[in-house]
Amino acid sequence: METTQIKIGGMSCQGCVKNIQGVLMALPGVQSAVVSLEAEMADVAFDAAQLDRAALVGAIEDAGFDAS
Ligand code: 9UX
Repeated sequence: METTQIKIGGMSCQGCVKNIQGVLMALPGVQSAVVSLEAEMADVAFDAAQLDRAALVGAIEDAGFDAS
């Protein structure tokens, strides 16, 4: 299992946090996703055999947020 931090822009409330956590957790291979509104960060644990960090970033962007 790999862990990564992703900087997220554009979140304005805890609903956004829940939405992004839901988007990430729905991806096959994501074990855990913890998103902080205050820190504008996501901590994600994932199986590198099933997806890569770019897929996580892309999913967050597809949900309408900035991610890097
Ligand atoms: Mo909050 Mo975010 O009212 O996608 S849910 S702005």
